[in-house]
Amino acid sequence: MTTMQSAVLRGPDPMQVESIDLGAPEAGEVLVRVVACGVCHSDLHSINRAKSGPLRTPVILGHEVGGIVEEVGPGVTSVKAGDHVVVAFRPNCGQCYFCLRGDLALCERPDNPDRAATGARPRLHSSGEPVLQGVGVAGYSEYTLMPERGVVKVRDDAPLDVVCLVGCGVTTGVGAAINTAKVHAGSDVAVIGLGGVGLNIVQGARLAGARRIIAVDTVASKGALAAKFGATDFVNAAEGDPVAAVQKIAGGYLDYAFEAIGLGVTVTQAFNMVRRGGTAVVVGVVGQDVTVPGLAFLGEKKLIGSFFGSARPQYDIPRLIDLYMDGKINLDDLVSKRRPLREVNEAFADMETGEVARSVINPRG
Ligand code: PAD
Ligand code: ZN
Repeated sequence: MTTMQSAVLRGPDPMQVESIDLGAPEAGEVLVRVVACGVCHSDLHSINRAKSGPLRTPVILGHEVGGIVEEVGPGVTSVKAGDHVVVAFRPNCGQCYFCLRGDLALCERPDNPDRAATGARPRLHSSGEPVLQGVGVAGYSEYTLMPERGVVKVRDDAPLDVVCLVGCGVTTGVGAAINTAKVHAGSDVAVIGLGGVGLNIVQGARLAGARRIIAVDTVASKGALAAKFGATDFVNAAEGDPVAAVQKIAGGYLDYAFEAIGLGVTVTQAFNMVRRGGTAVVVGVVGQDVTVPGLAFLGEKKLIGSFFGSARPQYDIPRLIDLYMDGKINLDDLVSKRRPLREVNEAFADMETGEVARSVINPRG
């Protein structure tokens, strides 16, 4: 049994740092010492769901983890104590219809360690009370316990407090452009929403050889930031209709438009930005119905979703880290702020201003 400090969400109130008990790794499990955990908007969705009621608590959020293997349970062969790892928040089973088909992000039976929710025995406790692992991870903690398929061994020379972001935002964003949409060289692209996810869609489109990459946000400072990731143009959506502004820059419609916020209205904008035969890709988590003009489907417009960048984590995560280490993708400018665990609520307040790309939490800071 390990006792660790974790930021616990218990309902509508801010998270509080508490002592949490964690069992030793069992068969197929890996105990990871968390070095750094990024702050992703999906956790803000969870916080907002806790405020309005439907989220099960107590829960420890945080799913963008870089860490070092502390101990492995019986039968674990792909990692050993001391290995550097990035957590893949949705471990795939490797056996279901979708895994066999190669669509690992769609796995029907993710071996999710959110055990109290799935009916299995919970692994984290607070004075005997079960505590959930949010999005299956619990990264705002000194340690996390993952199934083997939920950790990916990474090279030792990559800084864990940067490449932790590959655990969600980078893989989601670059993967949405390259794996899901398969952006083709020379195409014209828009990205709506320039947080940790949207900026990575921008650099994914750049890697794919897009001609124009028009970055759209309501926060003016995101224009200069997006340029560092390969955006060719910026539209401030607070200053007027972004669809008309994007079309003016592009001299017409686009081949691809990505929504990376999670709002119905911006999904509609993305759909209206693309030309006949073009593709609008929804990456944001949209908790509402979406309206698009039905006749546009006669022009063979496509409206598609993207989950975790359609990634195969064991393949994509090390490859993205190599691209970073070779200077081919930019991760350093994603880290806007570093904060200790006790400031995790302030990191979410920063996110709500739209000014930061990513904050990174150091659980021992
Ligand atoms: P973030 O909060 O860091 O960034 C959102 C950005 O959108 C900010 O820059 C805002 O200023 C901007 N914005 C807000 N409203 C508007 C608007 N009306 N028009 C233009 N820009 C606006 O979020 P993030 O990058 O961490 O996450 C973005 C979404 O992606 C969010 O819904 C998150 O839950 C989702 C996500 N999806 C997956 C997936 O697998 N599909 C994975 C990870 C995150
Ligand atoms: Zn995330």
